[in-house]
Amino acid sequence: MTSNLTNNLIELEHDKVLAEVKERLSQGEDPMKIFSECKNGMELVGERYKNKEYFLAELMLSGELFRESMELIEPYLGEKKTEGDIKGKIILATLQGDIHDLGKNILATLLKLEDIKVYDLGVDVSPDIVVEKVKEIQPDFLGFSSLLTITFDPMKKVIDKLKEAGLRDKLKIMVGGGITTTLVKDYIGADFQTIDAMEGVQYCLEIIKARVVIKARGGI
Ligand code: B12
Repeated sequence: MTSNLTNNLIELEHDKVLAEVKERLSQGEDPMKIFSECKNGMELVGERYKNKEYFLAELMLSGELFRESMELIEPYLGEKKTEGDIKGKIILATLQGDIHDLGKNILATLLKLEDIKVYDLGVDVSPDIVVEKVKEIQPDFLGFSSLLTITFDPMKKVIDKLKEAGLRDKLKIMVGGGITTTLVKDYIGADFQTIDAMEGVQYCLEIIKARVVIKARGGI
């Protein structure tokens, strides 16, 4: 059963979607629940596109509507922790050929709320740039957002190049985005895969916590 909000998003009912989001936020409803209903709508828009009921114009309209909804939701997601208390660093990128960025941007927001410093390289990024940035920034994590299958090989190329440079084991690599699976993770050689930004944040926090414990015991 899809919710009213999800249905209105699928039908691209711009004003109804934004009015309901505003209304439910003002009533104190969990912003992640509202977000999740919007995200379901996007998956169903994707289905309609695949079934040739929708075309590129509808994909674009849905993307814009989702972005506007996220602008309303984001201020309700939480308080940013104190500046200067950075728990870790992450590089995010959507690779070569792919310009989808809605999911990546949400992940970036949620990571920042947990005091993880985000270096967002944007979309359509070449593998060489990612490798250069890893060398320069030396992050704890690298996150790929992937919505097109054509990014699988560029992601694998980054990881292979990091291996060649002896940098692969110095960071944890995550991959996410609606079309990814654990098979994609294994193919490219990443450590973790999810289609839920919150799970990605939890993964980072668990790794950071484990490192603190190891350090306290005299390791690394
Ligand atoms: C909106 C949309 C667009 C918009 C994107 C707007 C934007 N600024 O991003 C526009 C109109 C630009 C677009 C264009 C195209 N699109 Co499009 N698009 C979609 C759609 C409907 C929704 C994607 C979305 O934003 N979902 C909402 C977000 C929040 O979900 P998400 O990205 O999965 O992110 C969540 C998690 O996955 C996670 N996450 C995301 N990244 C990461 C990374 C890490 C590290 C972690 C931990 C978590 C994480 O966090 C988010 C929150 O939980 C999907 C359908 C679908 N099922 O996904 C098709 C879809 C992705 N598009 C598709 C296609 C084919 C195209 C086009 C090629 C169409 C065309 N003929 O031109 C172009 C490609 C343009 C390009 N070169 O990139 C196909 C891809 C098929 C494939 N297997 O490769 C899909 C699947 C539709 C379909 N069913 O056919 N698209």
